[in-house]
Amino acid sequence: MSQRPVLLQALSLLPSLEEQLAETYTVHRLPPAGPEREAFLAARGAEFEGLVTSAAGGAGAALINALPKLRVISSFGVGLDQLDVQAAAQRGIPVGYTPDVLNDCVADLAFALVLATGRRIPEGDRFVRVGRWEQKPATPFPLGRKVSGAKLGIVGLGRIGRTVARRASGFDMEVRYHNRRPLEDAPWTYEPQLVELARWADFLVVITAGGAGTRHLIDAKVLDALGPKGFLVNVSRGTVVDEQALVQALQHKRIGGAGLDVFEREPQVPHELFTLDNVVMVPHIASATVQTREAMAQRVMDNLAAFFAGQPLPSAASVA
Ligand code: NAP
Ligand code: 8YV
Repeated sequence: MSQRPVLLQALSLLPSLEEQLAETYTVHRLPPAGPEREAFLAARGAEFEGLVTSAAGGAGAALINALPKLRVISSFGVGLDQLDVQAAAQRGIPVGYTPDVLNDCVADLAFALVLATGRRIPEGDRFVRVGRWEQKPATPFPLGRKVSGAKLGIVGLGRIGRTVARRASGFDMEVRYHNRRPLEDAPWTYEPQLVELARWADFLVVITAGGAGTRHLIDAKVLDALGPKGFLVNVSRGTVVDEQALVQALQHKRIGGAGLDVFEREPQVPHELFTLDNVVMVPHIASATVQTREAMAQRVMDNLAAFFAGQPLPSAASVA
């Protein structure tokens, strides 16, 4: 009987994925960062042919290079900002990831945040729960911003961005987008200047890649261009938005509101946001449905299975 490939699992994963991995491979868990991990890697790093990680956990060059027999990496998630694809490529190690299967859920959550901020849904829920409505207050619940027919700016018209744009047609929204370069096959108007897209938009949805290339793309200038009637939705990475500039813009009502799935230092969130009614926050849940997480898990397994069968990975990341 041939030996089962030996994998290193970098962090906790979906329980059903951990079960599937254990059925097919010999899996060891990487100890948490610190002296125990260093000792483990020094003693056993040469045992592993495969590394399983996630978009959040990633894998830096130090970890990749502490695994001299590593032949494949399979990541749960599409973001590559925490994964050193270049370091892997230098050693000829393919990196599997999970694009496309999460487009729907991330786009759905972007729209949920558009509606939640524009129509003040969590604020309205609080108003009812604490009994304010029953008290018949002199000042009625404030009016929201109409979403149907509004102008939607998309920053990052990639796989998920296009899915967001398609959702917008159901709301009769006009869509424009900003990427580093225009797309030939996209029916939506390209805006080369991000600030101009923000000035034009009623809702600005951010769904670029993360990493150094997009750090603080959304800065005070972009927020001021969006203005007191504009809403920011970020489902990309917290690093894409200058969080301190956003806090100030929300505190001083220099933008209409924000819907945030991601933050610069997750799970830490600036506490100044907790008391503001013009922000809606969720804990990085854009892909977090049973159906999508199972599809992502399946892609993690498919990438590994293809590699160990000598086939190309169904979803292999390329160096940016
Ligand atoms: P994708 O297809 O690679 O799209 C990324 C888009 O970002 C491309 O259109 C790219 O266009 C644009 N972009 C990159 N750098 C840019 C820059 N400096 N300025 C403007 N646009 C830039 O990726 P995807 O599958 O749609 O995923 C996008 C990101 O969403 C992921 O990388 C991940 O970080 C995030 N995500 C978050 C969640 C969540 O749970 N919140 C879930 C899944 C994904 P150009 O190359 O033409 O500039
Ligand atoms: C992941 C994500 O669920 O795919 C990504 O890039 O951000 C989410 O879908 C999350 O990061 C788990 O690692």
